[in-house]
Amino acid sequence: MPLVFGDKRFDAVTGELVFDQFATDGFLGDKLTVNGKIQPYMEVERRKYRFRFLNVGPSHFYRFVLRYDGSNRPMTQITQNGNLLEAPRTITQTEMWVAERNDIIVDFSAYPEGARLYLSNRLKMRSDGRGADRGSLLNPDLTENRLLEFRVVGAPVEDPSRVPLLFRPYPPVDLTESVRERTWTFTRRNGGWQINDRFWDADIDHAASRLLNPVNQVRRNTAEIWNLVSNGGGWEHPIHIHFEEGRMLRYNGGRVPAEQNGRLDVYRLVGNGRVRLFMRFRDYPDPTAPHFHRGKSGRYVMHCHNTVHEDHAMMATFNIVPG
Ligand SMILES: [Cu+2]
Repeated sequence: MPLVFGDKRFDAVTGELVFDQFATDGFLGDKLTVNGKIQPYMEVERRKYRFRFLNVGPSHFYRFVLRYDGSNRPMTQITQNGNLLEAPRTITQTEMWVAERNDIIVDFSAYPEGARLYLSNRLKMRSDGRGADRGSLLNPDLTENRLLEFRVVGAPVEDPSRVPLLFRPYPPVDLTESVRERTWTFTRRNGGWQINDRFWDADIDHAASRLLNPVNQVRRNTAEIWNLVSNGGGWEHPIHIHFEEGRMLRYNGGRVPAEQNGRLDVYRLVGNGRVRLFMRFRDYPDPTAPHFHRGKSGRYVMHCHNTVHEDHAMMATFNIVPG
């Protein structure tokens, strides 16, 4: 069951969706929706369900908890950013930034008929759009913080599904494969957003003529260390790198938190934060292959997935070229 989380704002008079083109910091809704409905409910049988959570933003992050009878209840996380974990993780909360995807299994067989559980949000967002307010947590039992209500119906049902104890281990990271270290800095300038001191320009940065642009060129079948660096201001950026997934080596100079240890394509960058990644570039549409348009081959983007930051130019193109 896909669960798509997005916050919306409606015009009080017309009831139409509202968006502020001139708010470059971020856009927060005053209504929380799941699969396009404001705080809906779902009837569930007394068995396991596999939910695929997706946070579509545009700027809102969440810390989800499953509430029943005044306490957090266990959930089983099996994927992060769409990739299976090495082993299922029993969790009582999970934070998700924009564009993150987690598969979460909830076993409703433990609850009686008529039970009502709530998927609630505990993460408070700063009203200025910079990111989350890390100083306090929301009360998950207030109606305003309940995103989705589960209504348990019926007698127990047969559920032959099993959660495996293990999935596949990740390939080991071999740092000697790295041929280059590269740093991407994420900054704010004149109300817009830059990567490495540049606003993205599709006509320049993504032009076919830039395919061999040596600035952001990576070689196929090599690995690199990428540092994503934020220069502060309290801004939080979910950085999404297209095409290849990476492994996080360090998070803000320290160990990678368990919650972010996985095969990732969204990396959480907090104010003054930095993440260090191991990236491998194994493939790309071959420019010599006849079934691809040569001029469009090998160009990929990375961008902030606070979609408002992205739309105000926090994006960069990198080109994968033959090794
Ligand atoms: Cu951002």
